Amino acid sequence: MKSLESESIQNENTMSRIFASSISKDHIGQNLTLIGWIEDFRDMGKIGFISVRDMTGNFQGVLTGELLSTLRDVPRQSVILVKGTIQETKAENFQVEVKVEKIELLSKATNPLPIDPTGRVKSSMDKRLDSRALDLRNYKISNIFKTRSYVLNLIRKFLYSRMFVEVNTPKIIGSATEGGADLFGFEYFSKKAYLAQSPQLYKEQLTLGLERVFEISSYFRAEPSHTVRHLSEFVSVDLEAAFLDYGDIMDIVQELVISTINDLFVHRNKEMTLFENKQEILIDKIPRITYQKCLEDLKSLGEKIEFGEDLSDPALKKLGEIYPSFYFITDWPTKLKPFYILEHEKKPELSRSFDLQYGYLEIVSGGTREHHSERLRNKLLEKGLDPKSFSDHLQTFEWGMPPHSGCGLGFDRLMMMITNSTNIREVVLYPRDTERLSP
Ligand code: AMO
Repeated sequence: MKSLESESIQNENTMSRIFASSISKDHIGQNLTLIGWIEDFRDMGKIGFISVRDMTGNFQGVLTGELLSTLRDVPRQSVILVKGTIQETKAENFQVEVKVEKIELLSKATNPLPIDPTGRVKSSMDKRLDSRALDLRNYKISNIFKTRSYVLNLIRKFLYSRMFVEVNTPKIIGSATEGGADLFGFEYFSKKAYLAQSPQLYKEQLTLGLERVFEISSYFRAEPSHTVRHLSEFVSVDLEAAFLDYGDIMDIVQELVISTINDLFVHRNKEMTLFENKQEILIDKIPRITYQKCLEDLKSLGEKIEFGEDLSDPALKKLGEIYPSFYFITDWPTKLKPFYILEHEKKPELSRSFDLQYGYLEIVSGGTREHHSERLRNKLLEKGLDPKSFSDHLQTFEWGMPPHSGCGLGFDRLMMMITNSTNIREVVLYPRDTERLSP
């Protein structure tokens, strides 16, 4: 039997291939080259049909004679280059089909594969994550990551339009300063170093020279929590802006979130339907509910939380029932917030802070910052932190530090909302958690 194996892809001009979604009735009679992965092969004896997927979709090829018998030995998900003439089809799912005249096997897949990439045979999430590269051959899964890339671009464009400058701050840091979360420490030449939990201190310092900055990057937290919304490595969109208050940052976050979701329903409606996301936002304002009001709402539902206590998971789930879409929780007790958050002047027990929630899921956290060096030093002491470990940071507050505010948006969590996923691992290519360190 004649081998289909290609000696060299250089023989064919693969750049001149046409994508599956581009072929139409306009191409009937033309001889074209297509490339893709064999998804399906129906062998009817004298005639065979292949469904081949590329990054844009599937095309159908019709085979007879020697080509048909040769293809019987080629496992599904192998990569083939097809040359043939475009013709009318009786198939319901295709506008046209390719009458195959030549096939070149570019890469043979093993048989059986560890998971069924068409998704017809269901695999556990762990098995899928173990074979993530193959999992992406399922178009429902690859659409999550194409949408993720699209949303990153929207966010960048939005922030540029609001005069934010994109920055990159170090992820290897010399002291475990910010507090609040456990950090991963490691040997750094002869010193001890840590992986950054957020760009908090750097982004605040940068308002001094750049006024408005943002950073999109991975951050690392050694949290032992094993939940569907926490990872040890996650992506955050961090903003920081001089001369803005937490109310202004909420306005920016509101516009960013609403314009992003609305854009998705206009420009990626097919994907949103695929994700079964029905959260069409027509509102132009996200409700702002104080922490105090949340306590009252919870009390009316029989959930008693004392002022100063954090909102537990069950409490957030109950709030999510009252406010199933987006809402801000504002003015948290000062004692629940990190040292850099400013309190209300007349009510120091309350802070100028907010979280953006989507139902029970916290997506953004932010606030107005303390920008007086002396008061910041005192705040550190109040929180049991040593101002000496913050000397580099504190000195920048004596160089004309502007009043400033900012926030961190958990990008993976926003993608959970957009793709209607209940587990953060669905929207992260290679998630890292307490158990998973590979692939
Ligand atoms: P915070 O710690 O609340 O605030 O983090 C900001 C947002 O990041 C997301 N997030 C996570 N996502 C996945 N896995 C995790 N382990 C995880 N931890 C946090 C959440 C959260 O709302 N420096 C402040 C932000 C600021 O004030 O500017 C900070 O890091 O969506």
